[in-house]
Amino acid sequence: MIQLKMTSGDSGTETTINICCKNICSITRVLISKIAFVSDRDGNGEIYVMNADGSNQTQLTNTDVFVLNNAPAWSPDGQKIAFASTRDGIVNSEIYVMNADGSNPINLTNNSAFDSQPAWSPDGQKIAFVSDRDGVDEIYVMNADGSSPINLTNNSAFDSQPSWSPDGQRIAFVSNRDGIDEIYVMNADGSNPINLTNNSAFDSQPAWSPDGQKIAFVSDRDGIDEIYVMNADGSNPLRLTNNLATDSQPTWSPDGQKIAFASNRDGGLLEIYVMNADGSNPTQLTNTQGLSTQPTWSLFIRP
Ligand SMILES: [Ca+2]
Ligand SMILES: [Ca+2]
Ligand SMILES: [Ca+2]
Ligand SMILES: [Ca+2]
Repeated sequence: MIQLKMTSGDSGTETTINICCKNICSITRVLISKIAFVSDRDGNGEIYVMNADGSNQTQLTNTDVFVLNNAPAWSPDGQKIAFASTRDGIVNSEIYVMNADGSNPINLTNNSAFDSQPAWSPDGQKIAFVSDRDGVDEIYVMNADGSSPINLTNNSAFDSQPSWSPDGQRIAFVSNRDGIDEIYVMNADGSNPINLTNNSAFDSQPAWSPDGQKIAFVSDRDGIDEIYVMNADGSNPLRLTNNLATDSQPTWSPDGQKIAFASNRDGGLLEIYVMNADGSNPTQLTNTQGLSTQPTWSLFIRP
């Protein structure tokens, strides 16, 4: 049998063609993606990466014990990871970009304000983030090299947790402008914000599905934090988790079939789980000393 492996840097797929007796007997195509996350298993919050089945957990940042590295965000091509770090001062979080193997971290924000929660635009050109540089948490967008930051949510409310739509036209986010945390969607230039979760519960942590049709989020509307999914216009919210533990921080697999999340359902600290996108078959991926949190699924990794 002759085995041909073909990799595509543009699609992030690896195709294996098995040829026996001049006939192709099988073709398998694998989308290569990974999950970045945060763990304090070595004493402080560091960025890690693992395969989507939980294997090969690898530490990418390694800073002093008082430093918090968090909020990993993949570039769309899987080559880089943006993240927030307090390595330049405990009350001065900055946004950094490093290569996906942890090398060459570069400070993109470089100011005395608290800069956090980076989110890469689907075309890779921009990074949305949160900063209090103008007095209160606002969502900004800057070029991916850190230049030209623009305030998209210029009002007295707290605005945070940006999540791009896959077409790059809109940004879902969280704001307390109507009294408590709700999920909004605005155009990518900050115009036309719409409240999608207009009820008395706290709704947060929006994550846009890869096909653009749905938004996963967290709500306490049934008494405790659970993961829900709704249509991107806010209609038809469905609960995916249902237990007395905290379930939070949903992130979609690149094919939209699965959702990774953080939960303390095993009775300890937060660990990372994955479930089918309908909530079935939750499976634990991390189980170490300390907590593991903020899972972020890459769109793909270039083979
Ligand atoms: Ca800063
Ligand atoms: Ca605001
Ligand atoms: Ca609400
Ligand atoms: Ca729960």
